[in-house]
Amino acid sequence: MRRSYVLQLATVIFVLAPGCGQDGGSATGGSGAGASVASSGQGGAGQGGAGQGGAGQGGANVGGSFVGSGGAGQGGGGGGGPEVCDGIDNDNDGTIDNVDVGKDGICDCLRIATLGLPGQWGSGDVFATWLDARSDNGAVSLNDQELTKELLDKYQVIVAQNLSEMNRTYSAAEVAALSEWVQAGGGFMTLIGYGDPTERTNVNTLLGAFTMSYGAQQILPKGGSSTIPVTGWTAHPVTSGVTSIGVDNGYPVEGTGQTLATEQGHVLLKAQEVGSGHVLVWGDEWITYDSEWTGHPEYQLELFWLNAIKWLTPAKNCQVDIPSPK
Ligand SMILES: [Ca+2]
Ligand SMILES: [Ca+2]
Ligand SMILES: [Ca+2]
Repeated sequence: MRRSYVLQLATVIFVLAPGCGQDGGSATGGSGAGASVASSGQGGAGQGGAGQGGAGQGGANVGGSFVGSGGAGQGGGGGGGPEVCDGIDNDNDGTIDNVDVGKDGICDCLRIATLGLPGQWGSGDVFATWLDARSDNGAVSLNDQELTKELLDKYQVIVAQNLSEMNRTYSAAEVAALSEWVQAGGGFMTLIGYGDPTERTNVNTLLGAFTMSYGAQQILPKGGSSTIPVTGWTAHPVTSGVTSIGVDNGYPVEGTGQTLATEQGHVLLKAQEVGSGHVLVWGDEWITYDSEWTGHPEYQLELFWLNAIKWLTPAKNCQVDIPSPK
């Protein structure tokens, strides 16, 4: 039979390959993925393993059967299994790791991190309890760690909080690493409003990579006990269903990008697509406080976060449906 001949040939090639084979080595990864699909198409064994098992062995020039059988031999092979958080599209629906068991709108596999420190003006922190309850990993606090490709590549979404407490400024190499990470598909969001205008130094250094910044004028201080509602919204995936969200003592968003929210002539939100990635700049930090979630039924704050995180998450990765507002 032709298949077994190919298998034998493959085995020979595989046996001969180690040590010399540049063919097998270089083309391996791609053929592993293809093989996984082919093998499931033939109804071959269960799930998962093909991408890993087959890929390791460099069967590029012998096509799918070698890689598929390699996977099956490990007890895996093929696709069509339930989606799990492993960087593979296990259920072959075109999206990697799209798991949301609680149907809460936050991908359970989401890899999100924060820079800087959470704000202190309100109570509670969206990146603590709320996010923790909706994803397996929660949010990782990177605070003032050096931004390198190695560090950034662990995450899909990064949100900059208060960067004014750092005892250093970001280097050109760090700005370049962030820029390249966004270009490659990362989602970067910034917040502001934690302190006096000098707090803009570090965040504006990072935003400079995208020709965006915060202006120096503090805007929209709250009059009484309530934040000022932002009511001018432009249709966009991030603003879908959002008509009002509060701010207090923010800074205007300037530079490149589509303006998505304004109030009293001030720009509060800009969005920009950069390469395969996304940048979202919000002119305040009160959206991170629980008090804004619990005390303002007129704000669509949870929906805003769900929209924002989904838009920031790379396409074809960890994209899950946002539930309808209750
Ligand atoms: Ca999938
Ligand atoms: Ca997966
Ligand atoms: Ca979830």
